[in-house]
Amino acid sequence: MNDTFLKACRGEPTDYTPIWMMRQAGRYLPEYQKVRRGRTFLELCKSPELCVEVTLQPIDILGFDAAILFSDILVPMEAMGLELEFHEGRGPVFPQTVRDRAALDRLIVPDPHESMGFVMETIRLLRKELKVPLIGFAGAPFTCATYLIEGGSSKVFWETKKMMFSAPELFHGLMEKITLCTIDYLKAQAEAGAQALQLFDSWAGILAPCDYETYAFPYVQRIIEALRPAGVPFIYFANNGATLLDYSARSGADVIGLDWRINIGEAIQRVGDKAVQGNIDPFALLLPEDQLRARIQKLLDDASQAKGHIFNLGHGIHQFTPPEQAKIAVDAVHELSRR
Ligand code: 1CP
Repeated sequence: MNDTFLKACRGEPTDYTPIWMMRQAGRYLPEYQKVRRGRTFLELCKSPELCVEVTLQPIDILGFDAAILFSDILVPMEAMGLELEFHEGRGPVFPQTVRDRAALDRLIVPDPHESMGFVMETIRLLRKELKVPLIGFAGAPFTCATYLIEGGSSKVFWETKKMMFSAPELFHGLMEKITLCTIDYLKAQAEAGAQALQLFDSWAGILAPCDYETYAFPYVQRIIEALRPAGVPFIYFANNGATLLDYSARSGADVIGLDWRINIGEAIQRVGDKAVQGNIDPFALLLPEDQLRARIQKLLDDASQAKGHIFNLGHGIHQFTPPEQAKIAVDAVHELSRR
């Protein structure tokens, strides 16, 4: 078992810098497209054998040091009782939004084993196959809430901020329910065999720091605190989060995920005694090989003072990235960081 990733999470010395990529099991791989053809994304998410196959693809093809469970942050939102659809080209859609007390009251806090047993089954099957650690994950409550309130993806988050500022009790009630669901869900993942957990806060960066502190951060802290007894490293990633870094550092997470908008050396100074994960611009994978390698070398140098460094993209790999370019990055990180 290659445990380089887990060592880096714990801040222990490693022979080289481990690398995995956000959204590594997905659309940029022709092998994924083949499995995906003829079924919906959610059907795929609910088929453990196929989830195992697509989780393993990037490990076998590109040589990553960690696998991430194939699922989606919105799967538990469906389990809370909301209809969920994924539309080609448009992404997730919740036909019934949560914008009033009645809709909030209808949401349930599901038993993860009953309603998401397929996820735990995928984890158990994966652990039999994998030679690298498996990362389980969930969306952070604020990020999940935006999808339920907006009814899908958004650019301005009008409905979300309207609820925050004009119906704060309703907003906090929703955050509370999502938090309870997320705690149970992540505990179940760890019990099933997930060896690290990541909380994706993809939309945290749209908040002013003072609003993040009131409306989002307490729920992140609660989740991380509740998962401490599970004994697995916890990664918190707030996208567009340079302005929120001091909160991330106090979130209780062992590893702070960084997007590409901040220099990693500067971030390391600010987060102190924590490992970091990141943070090359996903589009930098399109650079010619020599320039990509130079950029990776620079990032490794900038991160040399980190308590632990897990190389990653600053956000998910873009679906049109040639897999050969991702392979160049994986090999370069392994070679250039070898100690
Ligand atoms: O096949 C397809 O058409 C579906 C594309 C796809 C895939 C491959 C979606 C739809 N989700 C996923 C898998 C996924 N999503 C994983 C597992 C695999 C991996 O990382 O390798 C993970 C961890 C996620 C997490 C996720 N889903 C996030 C957080 C990370 C991030 O990218 O910021 C978010 C915000 C989602 C919601 C989502 N799922 C899919 C779409 C198109 C979206 C919407 C994104 C948006 O609103 O912009």
